[in-house]
Amino acid sequence: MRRIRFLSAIMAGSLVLGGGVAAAQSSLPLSGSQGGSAAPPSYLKDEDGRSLILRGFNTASSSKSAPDGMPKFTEADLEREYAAMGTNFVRFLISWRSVEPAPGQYDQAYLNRVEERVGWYAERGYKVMLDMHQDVYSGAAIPGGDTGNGAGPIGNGAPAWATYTDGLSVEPQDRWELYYIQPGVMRAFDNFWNTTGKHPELAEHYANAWRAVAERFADNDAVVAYDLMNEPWGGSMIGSPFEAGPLAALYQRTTNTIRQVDQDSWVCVAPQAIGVNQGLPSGLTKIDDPRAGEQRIAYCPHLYPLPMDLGSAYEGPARTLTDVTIDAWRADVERVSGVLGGVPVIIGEFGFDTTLPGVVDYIGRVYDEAREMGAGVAYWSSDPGPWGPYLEDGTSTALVGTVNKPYPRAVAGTPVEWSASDTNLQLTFRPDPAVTAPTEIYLPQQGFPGAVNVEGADIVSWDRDSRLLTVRTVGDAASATVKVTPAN
Ligand code: IDC
Repeated sequence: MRRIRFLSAIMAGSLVLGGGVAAAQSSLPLSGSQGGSAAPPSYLKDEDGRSLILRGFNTASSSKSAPDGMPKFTEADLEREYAAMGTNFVRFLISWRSVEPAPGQYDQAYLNRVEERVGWYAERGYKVMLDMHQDVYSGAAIPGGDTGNGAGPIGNGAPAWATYTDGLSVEPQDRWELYYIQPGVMRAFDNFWNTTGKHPELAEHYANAWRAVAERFADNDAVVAYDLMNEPWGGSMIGSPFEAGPLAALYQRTTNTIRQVDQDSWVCVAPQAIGVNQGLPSGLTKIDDPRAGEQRIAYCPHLYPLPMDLGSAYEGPARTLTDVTIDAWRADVERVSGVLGGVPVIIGEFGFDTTLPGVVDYIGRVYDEAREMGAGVAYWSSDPGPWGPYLEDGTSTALVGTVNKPYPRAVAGTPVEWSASDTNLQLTFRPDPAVTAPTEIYLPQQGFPGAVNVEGADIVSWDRDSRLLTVRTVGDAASATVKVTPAN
């Protein structure tokens, strides 16, 4: 029953979008590995000009409804995460309700708390993407939403003062996603997008709330990206008309507003979530970045193949359907990255129940796709539980070993390709003569317990505590290949 209802919600999306995964595969220009015509991936850069390969978590769902807006995630939790997996990235959840609790008033104490946590990450060399999170618009759209109905908090994001359901109903649902098609929630979105014509002020508030955030973090080197809106939903406007219309308009306005105070952070845009997360094509159109110099827009889609989202194991027919979905999803992500101007890609969310069969294969496959695509990854999520790296009692799940693999974190040039196993890393890149900082590579303890062998570059440093190797290529070759193996 549950599944059928959720499927019909998805199918409603796919009908409007024009026929689903099969249509996506047959009608779109293929790119990347399949078509061979796509431009090589581009990357976010750090303050030294190095290309960033970002690997980390969403932190955390627990912040969504917390009164202070903070995740249940301590500095010690971050220590544990780094020691166990060597991550360098976080998609850190923030919310409009916390930034702008009353119209035009920005809560600097809240931003202090965010900044404190950003500091924990900065001290450990992480990069941060701030994610203005929402699920089903707002806790205020759902009766009892902030406390939930026993299934955890439902609804988060917009402040109560920006939530106009116009008295339409919101009935209790078995799955949180189903609230998206409740009349009151649909109307709250319609009012936000001003397709009702009644609330032109809300988009302006949203853009200005982002400016308040960007003002705070503009000079913070750890904060590299702003994910403008988690999982956009157009209410009664679905698919391309929404994505090319009110969604692109909000992204453009918010980008322009952020650029009043911050020239350098990447602005990340995402497609309509429902349907596109499951492999359907997106109709998102180009956003112009008003900053001087190269554009700093990134594309941050999510990946939730339907069988995985509904709790299937990665085996049998569900695995086949998931594989087909990932192929279609990747082709479309690469296409949209091109539409946006050849922008970097960050997988803002993907996740899986780590207790199900096939988990290691599924997660491994997604990281492989990300590697080939040059995409960053933020796994959903670091919250304790079967989807996360740790259960409530602190026991590690299968995720820890799957994530803890060698990877180049920051490359002094443009990566062309790289691959890694437990005891080997190989990276080919085009060195950028303007970059003086070395290339930085993470090597887990298990495969690299002692000295390392490096071919194709000189070792600058090898710190066995932080597990970070830095290397510098010699000469001025257009292309360099670095190979790293354990020395013993
Ligand atoms: C989920 C949380 C769950 C919570 C729900 C609603 O895991 O505890 O009840 O949100 O707030 C997304 C969303 C992300 C979801 C996640 C997993 O962006 O907020 O978290 N997911 O369901 N999109 C697809 C999956």
